[in-house]
Amino acid sequence: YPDRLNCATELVTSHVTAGNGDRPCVSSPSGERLTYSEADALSNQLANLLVNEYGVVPGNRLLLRSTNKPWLLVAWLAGLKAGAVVVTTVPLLRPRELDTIQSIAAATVAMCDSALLDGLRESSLASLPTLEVADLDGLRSLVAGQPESFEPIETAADDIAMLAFTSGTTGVPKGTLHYHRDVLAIADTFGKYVLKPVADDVFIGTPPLAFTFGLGGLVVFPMRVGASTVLVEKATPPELAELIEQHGVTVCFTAPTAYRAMLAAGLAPKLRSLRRAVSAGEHLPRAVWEDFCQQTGVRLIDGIGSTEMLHIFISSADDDIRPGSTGRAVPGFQAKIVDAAGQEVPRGTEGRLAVRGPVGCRYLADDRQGAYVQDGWNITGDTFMQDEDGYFWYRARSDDMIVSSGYNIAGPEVEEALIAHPAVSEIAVVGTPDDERGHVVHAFIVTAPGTEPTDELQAELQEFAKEQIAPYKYPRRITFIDELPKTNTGKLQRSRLRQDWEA
Ligand code: 3SK
Repeated sequence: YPDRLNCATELVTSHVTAGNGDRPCVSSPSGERLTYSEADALSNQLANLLVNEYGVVPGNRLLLRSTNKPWLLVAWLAGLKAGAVVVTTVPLLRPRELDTIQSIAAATVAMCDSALLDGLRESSLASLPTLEVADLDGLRSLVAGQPESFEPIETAADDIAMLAFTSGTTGVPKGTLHYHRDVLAIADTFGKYVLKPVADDVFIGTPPLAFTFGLGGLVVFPMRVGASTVLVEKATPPELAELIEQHGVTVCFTAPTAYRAMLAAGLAPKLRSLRRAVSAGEHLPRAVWEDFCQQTGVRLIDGIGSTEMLHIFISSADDDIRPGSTGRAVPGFQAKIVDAAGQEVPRGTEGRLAVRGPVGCRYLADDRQGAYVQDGWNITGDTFMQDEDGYFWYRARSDDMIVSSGYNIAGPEVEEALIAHPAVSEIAVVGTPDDERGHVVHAFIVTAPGTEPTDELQAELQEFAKEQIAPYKYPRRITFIDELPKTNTGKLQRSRLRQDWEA
């Protein structure tokens, strides 16, 4: 990339300059829509407002707070054009969590959706100058009279563009810094070599833009190629399937549970327009991959990424997919499996995943940097095995490995076996303490609608597990629960199940 680079200019203005300004850029189910020219002009007006009326200067942090809506996308572009560091927050955050974020982010200006304003006012963000916006019309009124042209700040390629927060699955938030060039690098690696979108594609998905999985999948990848994106505030799996049909969506980004739920509800016929479907954020069970392929003809693209690495670094598409494997290192990245001392282990051996590439972890003022980046390699906290052909096979988050009577058991492998049982709607498997075995394999199960959680069902599930996987891995304990604990980006919080059980 050139030394001077503004990722927002590359994502929106470049298409206008290339004569494609009339092409659709973003829309919403409520009928809002913007072309690339309109998104460019509106973000210019907002950048002018932020600079001229709110005194935003390069490096200031602009905090954004909204569900996925077109105005949020425009605000994200405007902040970047103005040279601000954009901090997009997950809508579900409570005031106390916003306090923690603000103690790290030190935002100087906020933009907040009207529906989320009360929560913001109960947090330490209350003292910030805040622009309240409900929709595109509201944004247009705010910027009325501002010029439609704006000379973007000449940011350097490695100026900080965004601060993304991860609470991981353990709940202590960390702010990760990403440069302007990083934003383009995810599109020029996973986007270009695995996803391969085209300008006629229509994207949709469920992750919030505050989760970098959503930002990449619903903003950066479509806009890098001049495609369009449908931003949806919240969609249950049946609503998502309906929207895919209505909008002729060709590319979908969501979690494995949503793909599974759409199939279980018999909604595959509504997915006919799909050309690509990306699954990440959680391990994709092989049974779901096969079912999806059989019912829709689409080969799901599995991937693993992290907020620290901004997006996906291991994945495969099309004929390169080995069902059940996460895929190979995305072109531009290197990945290997290491032992606890950081030494590479032979192929076929389980160990910690280490990865490096054009993006990498930069925590803002956090001691955990030294644990994540070792010798220039990012240690992601996942246990994988790499086979002779270079494919990576997921085992577990490193802290989700269960050691029971001396056996190493990967919780997700047990989950994968049991999810194939029709009585299981959702499942999380962890190790809980046991006097005899140290830990035992413990499955927390949400049963399928209409299924009674009985002792007989428990015994049936244990037998079922023994038929699918080595019997020493079967769940000796099963607890039926109403709901699994999840982070506000939808990831399972296995650590909370362990803590609650031990408490
Ligand atoms: O795999 C994930 O959880 C992830 C996190 C951030 C960005 C992208 C992805 C896929």
